[in-house]
Amino acid sequence: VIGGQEAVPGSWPWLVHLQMDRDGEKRFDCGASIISGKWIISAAHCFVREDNCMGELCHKRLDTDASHYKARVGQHRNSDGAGLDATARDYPIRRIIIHELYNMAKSDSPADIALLEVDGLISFTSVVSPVCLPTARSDPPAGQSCVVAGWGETIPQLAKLKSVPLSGHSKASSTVVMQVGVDIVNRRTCNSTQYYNGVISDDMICAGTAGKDACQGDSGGPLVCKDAAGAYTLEGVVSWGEGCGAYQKPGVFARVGHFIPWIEAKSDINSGSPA
Ligand code: 4AZ
Repeated sequence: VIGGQEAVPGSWPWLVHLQMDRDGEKRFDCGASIISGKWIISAAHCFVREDNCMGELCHKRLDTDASHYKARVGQHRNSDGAGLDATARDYPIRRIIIHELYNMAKSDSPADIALLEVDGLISFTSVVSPVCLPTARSDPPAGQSCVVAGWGETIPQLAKLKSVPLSGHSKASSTVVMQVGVDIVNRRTCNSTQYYNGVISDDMICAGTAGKDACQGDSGGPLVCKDAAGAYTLEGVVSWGEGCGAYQKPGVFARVGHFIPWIEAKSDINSGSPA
């Protein structure tokens, strides 16, 4: 998170720290969000593994072997280094569902979204609880104030300048959960030549301004906005962006409202919204 502040511990109770076991090396590299006792939502690109690298060129593959991942809930400190918080608990993953339209060859791929089925049921506590899902196909209005939270990079210069989502390789991340208020950027503005020049598809949302953004290591984590009733709703999943906090290059998020029918079809969740 760029331009943010430390969160009050437990204030984003759906926030998950995803552990990936990469060739025996356990690392917490991505965020995710609890949407029910059984289901967690994250970014598809969090499950891309790069190996057999020759210089800059790596072989990419999706690793959806559930035994290579764990979901840590109720955690505030960065799990890498700090270990398990007293309020935290790890859950094994039973199944990973990557969206069929996700294309790992593209750093700005559509459908950068994944569902994780937890093995067992997540126990909810004062610091562990699910986030609301938006109404099917809804879009948060441009200009609405929202929040991104995560353990990602806090210094934009250290992040890759290219729009390459490199989950699994971010070394410099925050030692605690950080949060930043970001504004939703109008879709047309975000697709203008000065911004992303037409690459923002209907299943993406842009949010953030110069100096306020998600960054490497926040991937898969939540973009939440308060709905009319004052409840936080998961409107976005941290996906990609050109750099972090750069002028006219806001963060790009998978638009959760677009994926409600997919989420309902793949899980047993009924978001309660009229289909
Ligand atoms: C990444 O590398 C990444 N500024 C995530 C979010 C953003 C940029 C990069 C948004 O996963």
